Amino acid sequence: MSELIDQPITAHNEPEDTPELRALYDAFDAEHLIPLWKEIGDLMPMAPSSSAQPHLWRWSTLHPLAAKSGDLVPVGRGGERRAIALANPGLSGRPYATPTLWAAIQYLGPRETAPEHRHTQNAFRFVVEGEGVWTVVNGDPVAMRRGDFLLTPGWNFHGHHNDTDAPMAWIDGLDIPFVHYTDTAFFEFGPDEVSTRETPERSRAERLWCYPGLRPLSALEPQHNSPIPAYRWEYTDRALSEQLALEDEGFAVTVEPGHAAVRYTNPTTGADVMSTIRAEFHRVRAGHQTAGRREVGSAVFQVFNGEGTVVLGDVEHRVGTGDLFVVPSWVTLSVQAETELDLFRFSDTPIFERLHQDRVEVDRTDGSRS
Ligand code: 1HN
Repeated sequence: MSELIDQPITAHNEPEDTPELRALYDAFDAEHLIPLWKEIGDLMPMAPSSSAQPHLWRWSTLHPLAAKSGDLVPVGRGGERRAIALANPGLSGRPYATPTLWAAIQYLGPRETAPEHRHTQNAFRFVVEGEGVWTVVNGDPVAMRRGDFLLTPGWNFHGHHNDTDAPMAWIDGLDIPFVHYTDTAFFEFGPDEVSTRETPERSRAERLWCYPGLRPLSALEPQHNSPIPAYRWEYTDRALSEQLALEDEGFAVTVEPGHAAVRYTNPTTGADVMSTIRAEFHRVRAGHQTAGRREVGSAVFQVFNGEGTVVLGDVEHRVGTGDLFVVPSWVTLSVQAETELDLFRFSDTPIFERLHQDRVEVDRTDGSRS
């Protein structure tokens, strides 16, 4: 496959450079026309060649800058959130981690609140450290703690409040660039204050939905977004450690030897949590290296715990807890765990699966691809 992709395009029909031809091209320019024969290489690459770059942001850099923003920049109506976006160096200074995905570190100081609003963009939070903030989704307060994955699907009102004397930071993921390019964004302000300052252990939606394999008979219809507002670390951790324990007992339940993984899913359909965003959690045993893998669509990873090396295309990065990195479309990723390595991953794959544009290649141990 790659031999074919690497073949250069040879020009067959180069027209003769004459004054008439130049006049034709000037007329194209003047009339906002572009001939295909000058652009085809870029419009129809042999394989995806993203302008987004593989890039790494270190938590040890991000967190102090977010904390400094906490000192200097108030949070409130207008700016809406104290969120600092990862801007991919290949994406022309836009606040986009990938062509489709927004990723940011958000910071809320002691007793602060972030006002309510709603938008058509799908959003989630993932917590790598700390606790004490409740995100209020449609009036339902949802506690945020280390390792939790929290959903705010499109068009749900949401605000946040910090109920403690300590600041808290987390990451936000949204489909903002996708919604921007497709001109499908709507936004509405809600109350300037969060609608409740309650701080329950469990939200109402968790009390209704969070029992494995059990659904309320009042809600048997499929819903396109997951009704679960928080996927708690206790269960993610247990699911992964049990996969590895079962592997130790001789059962082939992992994605590859030494690599346990789960996908967060919508319990009403079994599909992804939201229509545009896939989220997964991966645990790689100490000393193991994952097979190189590339897929159509882009992904962002956050190291949740541990240390290792990620190989992104032909560049290696050492990574540790909290570090974030971007994997653009069709760039090969392999992960080498030095200690046991826990990785949170999100991607835009559901979009491309729906459109039947999805493709994956995994390196086999004999060096070939499948
Ligand atoms: C938003 O509503 C949140 O609710 C985070 O925490 C980041 C970035 C752009 C627009 C809205 C949040 C956002 C956002």
